[in-house]
Amino acid sequence: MKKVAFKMQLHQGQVQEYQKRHDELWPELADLLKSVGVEDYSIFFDEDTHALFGVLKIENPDRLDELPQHPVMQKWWKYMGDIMDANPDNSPVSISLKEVFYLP
Ligand code: RM4
Repeated sequence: MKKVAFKMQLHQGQVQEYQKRHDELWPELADLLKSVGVEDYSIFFDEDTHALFGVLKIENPDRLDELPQHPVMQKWWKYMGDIMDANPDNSPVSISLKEVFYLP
């Protein structure tokens, strides 16, 4: 099992809306994420910088490459694109983070 970590950027004043949308996460999106093997997925929020820090576990991280083409993922990213930094295709601007410490 691999651990994948990344950061995204929330717009100012949007944490309540971001939380609400994720509290109401579409079941079809949860199913999609699980179908490629995503497990134990958390997103943390940094109040100082409005950075979002995502961390998830997955057996084969290459399977994350299946997500951008999927209509449910595209619809979600379009929905989220008004409150976070997004690319022209609506996917979130996502910066991979390097693991520098691990305690099993
Ligand atoms: C985030 C972002 C990520 C997605 C999660 C569920 O706001 O859109 O790409 O994996 O939601």
